[in-house]
Amino acid sequence: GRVVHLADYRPTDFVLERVDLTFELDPEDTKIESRLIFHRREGADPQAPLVLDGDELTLSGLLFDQIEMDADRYTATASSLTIRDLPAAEPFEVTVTTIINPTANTKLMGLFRSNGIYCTQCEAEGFRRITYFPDRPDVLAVYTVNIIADKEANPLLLSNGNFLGGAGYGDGKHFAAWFDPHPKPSYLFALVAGDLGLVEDTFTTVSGREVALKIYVEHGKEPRAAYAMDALKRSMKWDEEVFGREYDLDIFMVVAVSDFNMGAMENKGLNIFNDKYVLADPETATDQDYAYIEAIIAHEYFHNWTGNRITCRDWFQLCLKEGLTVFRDHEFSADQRSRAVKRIAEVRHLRSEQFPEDSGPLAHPVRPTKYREINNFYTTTVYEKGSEVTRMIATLLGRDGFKKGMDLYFDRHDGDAATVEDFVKCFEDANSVDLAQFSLWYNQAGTPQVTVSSAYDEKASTFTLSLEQVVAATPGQPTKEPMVIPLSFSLLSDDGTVLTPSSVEGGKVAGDVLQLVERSQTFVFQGIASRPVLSLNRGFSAPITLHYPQSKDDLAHIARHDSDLFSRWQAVTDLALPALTAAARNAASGAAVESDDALADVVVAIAADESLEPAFRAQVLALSSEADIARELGSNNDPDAIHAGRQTVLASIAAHGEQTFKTLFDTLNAAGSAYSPDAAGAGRRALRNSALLYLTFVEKSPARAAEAFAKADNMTDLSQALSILAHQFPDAEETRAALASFETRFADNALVMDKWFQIQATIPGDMALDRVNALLANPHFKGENPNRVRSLIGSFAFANPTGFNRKDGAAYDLLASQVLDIDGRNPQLAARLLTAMRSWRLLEPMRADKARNALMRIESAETLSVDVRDIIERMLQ
Ligand code: HT7
Ligand code: ZN
Repeated sequence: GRVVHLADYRPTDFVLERVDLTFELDPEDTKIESRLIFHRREGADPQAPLVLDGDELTLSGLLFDQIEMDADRYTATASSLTIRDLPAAEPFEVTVTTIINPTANTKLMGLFRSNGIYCTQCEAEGFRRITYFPDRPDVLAVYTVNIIADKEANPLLLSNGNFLGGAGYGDGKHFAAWFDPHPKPSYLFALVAGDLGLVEDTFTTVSGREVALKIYVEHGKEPRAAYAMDALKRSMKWDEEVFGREYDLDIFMVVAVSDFNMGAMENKGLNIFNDKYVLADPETATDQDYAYIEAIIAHEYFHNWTGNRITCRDWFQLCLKEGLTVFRDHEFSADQRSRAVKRIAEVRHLRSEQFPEDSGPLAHPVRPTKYREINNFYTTTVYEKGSEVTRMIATLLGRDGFKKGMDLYFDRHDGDAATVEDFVKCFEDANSVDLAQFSLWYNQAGTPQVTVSSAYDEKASTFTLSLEQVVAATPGQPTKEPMVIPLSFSLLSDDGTVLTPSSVEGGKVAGDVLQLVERSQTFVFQGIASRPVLSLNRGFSAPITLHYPQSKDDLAHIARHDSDLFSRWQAVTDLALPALTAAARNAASGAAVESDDALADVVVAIAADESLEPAFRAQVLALSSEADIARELGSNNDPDAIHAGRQTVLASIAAHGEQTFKTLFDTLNAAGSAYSPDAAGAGRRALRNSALLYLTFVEKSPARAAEAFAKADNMTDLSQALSILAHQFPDAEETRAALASFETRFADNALVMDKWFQIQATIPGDMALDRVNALLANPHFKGENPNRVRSLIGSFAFANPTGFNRKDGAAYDLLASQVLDIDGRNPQLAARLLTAMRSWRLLEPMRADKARNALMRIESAETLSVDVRDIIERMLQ
């Protein structure tokens, strides 16, 4: 794979006017005839040939203006079709015929089969696996699609846009024609054919048009699509109300398939989903599953405007649609649920996934400038950090300023393939501001480290705040410029009221947001009558790491008084982290771990505080994860010590709050009341299950969790009880029995069996490897199903720090073998699993050495996909 550079972007020499596709579907021999009408772009080189992309294709026919093309006018390889001697100005027609084998397509890119269903995945470069085509996002065209297939096996024939008509043929075949009036890039093309069940509804848009909503799932699973349908209608309404965006076709379809490389795909009018993000009922889906379904249904729907109507000029601009659309789905979920709890979950996710990426060998800017394999850039940096950058624009410009910019963007660029510069310019023009320095957020990789010190001068009534920002070097970017960092702040008085300065010197402050724009900058707040406690980066206004040594008292004060619930959670986290890191250090050195009563007091008090929503209290009780603690400790850390230390802190909080946890567990016992997946119910279940976990630390017995498992009437409680049993009492008879009963009960439900694999893959300790090896040989394990692979191998590598980081390095070898094996059939999946080892250099030297050996074994393999080669080389650089 060659390297593609942003700086090399050029428009195409030919403009594509129309696309007419005819698919004759067959499991192994699908024939695609593609009629393309082009004309040479004005000003383009009159000699330039037309070069179409292909991937593993063979050409089986080529016509020029309906007549067979002379062999000396074209060259076809598996990866390109070059046609010469084309007209200088007049439009011409090229008809390309290819024959492909959907059944053999294990990469799940292009046209493939999942459980007997024909389906497509064309983003980013999958369309070229179907036919030779100018497969790049700045080529927009109107498509007509004809599908011909065996009628009995494929009663359903779907593609983008509106249904034109269909008919039966005498030979048992039938056909359907679809027309999508909206010009689109090839990555948004979709086709589905097969036999599926249907759930139908309608949505009336703000201007009174009725849209048919259809969700297709496997027969018998229709009742499990009800929540997705509800989420879809709420998404459509929300986008009208909040962003002023109305849907633009007469029909919107969602198809759920079981083999899918990612979560879902926003194909115009025909979204295709991993069924994990469509199917739910209380018996089989957890509260977390419901929340994901709501978020992903919304995300793909929102792409209709941010991605489809306005698409990306090239793949470097991926954050233009992904970062923005994640921001939109975050805001949607915040409006549907608890905003503060949603924000806490977002920040937890950003810190645990994006921060490590940003500080490791795979670090790249939100808008990269080069890539070898674009599939490897669907990253948490492009998605989640991209969303945070959008959020900062909203914070800097305020609600109205942000809306003005978005409205201008929709107006100015509807129908375009746009760039990040186009997007930023809309906010500049709509608000008469200069965002040049702010744009560094798109171009500079790395998480800014902001170090803060403060002083209060009682005589002068001034509060002085000194800030310094540093962005560490990242691959290809040795030095960095200072960024614009919007920091929401609050000055809290002794009694918790907010102190408002009479004036502020030293930099720009708008309302409760100050802007750090220099490398170091000092702000002086005047008219502060008493020593304030500063709450900084409230709501996580900037995606940075803050280093501000605050006293325990000050943190406890913020935890009690800040009006921003996120900041209260952050203060508790800042109180707990030193205790957790100290416990890890003590565990490593064999010293006794002292219990921190002050911390336990705060945590238990919050757990018991009925004025706070249960979901928030559960977030506080969850404490920092082992990965969070590892990050805080930096390099050279020992996962076993981190785990052991954290367990002792949990145990001491449990002992301290035993009565509180008993009360919570008993009073929140929801048995009897009907399950509802709403945020309030989910919060109560989360708090109750946290209480259950703490109680097992006190009781040191699996009995209570086993009873909870036996009595659970929904998957949230059932899977939580099973996790507690498996993770705290892996060898107990109760655990063995619960795992066996779960397996028997849900053997026929793939999505639930994924949980069974995941829970076992994340049991801490050295025995995890043997367990994972045994599970790989389990008849339920299906190596060709990405969800199953992620639930076993992905969970083990990403979410079992002690088990995966065994001292002898044997788990690294297992991952290496699995990556090599999976790479042979599904490179995208293999490359993603491999990123689990991206932070290998932070391990203590013995483990790091073993990790390097495993990685080098992958690197030296004879055949590697471009996907895996790209990741492995960057990781070892
Ligand atoms: N835009 C989509 C990203 C995507 C994808 C989805 C499924 C399989 C392969 C894929 N490659 C890229 C999903 C989204 O962000 O909405
Ligand atoms: Zn997306």
